[in-house]
Amino acid sequence: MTQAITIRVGDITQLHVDIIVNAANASLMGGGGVDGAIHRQGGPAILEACRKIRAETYPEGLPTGAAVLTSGGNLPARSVIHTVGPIFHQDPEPHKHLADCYANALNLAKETGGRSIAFPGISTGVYGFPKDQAAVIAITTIQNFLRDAPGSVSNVILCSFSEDDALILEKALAQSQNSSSAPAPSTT
Ligand code: AR6
Repeated sequence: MTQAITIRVGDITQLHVDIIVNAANASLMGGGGVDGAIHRQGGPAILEACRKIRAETYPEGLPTGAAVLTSGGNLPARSVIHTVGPIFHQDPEPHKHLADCYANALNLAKETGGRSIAFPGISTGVYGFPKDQAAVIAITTIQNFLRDAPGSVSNVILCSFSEDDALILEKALAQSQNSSSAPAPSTT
């Protein structure tokens, strides 16, 4: 199966993919940024599903790095995976927790038979994660997943809201491809 990481510029809520990922907060009750856009475009079905998840599974809120799935409501995407990124300057292990967001979302996509999944730059808005570091973590985690456990997932989109953010991702992707195709360092 051909697998690909694609970088796109635009509004993630407009993408016709199986799953879009939401950079939510622990409450799952919506907020600003991409979270607000997803709830606005997706309509009340998403909030209703989030309330149910809170009541039945996560009464204390969704832990950082965890991921849950709801319908996409009125969105073109069939489903939304909600994950909570680390707040960069408060989280004791922001790099690990950001990688957990990508890995847990991808595993959930696999479990639910998703083929195409689009991510925003989790934590790179109000949660303050440096965008260059976040790009490397996103790409490395996705590449590891596609190598080790892809299942149905064949198309992973990184959706940037701006051209500048897309350039950061493109640079990180190019560097990862260069390093993976570089000859192994000599040990002699
Ligand atoms: N499509 C694609 N990317 C977007 C969109 C969009 N429609 N809107 C924003 N972005 P943020 P966080 C980009 O702040 O840092 C919310 O209030 C944006 O440019 O949405 O994880 C939640 O409720 C940035 O690069 O998420 C939480 O409380 C990226 O999405 C908190 O913000 C993430 O920015 C989560 O903060």
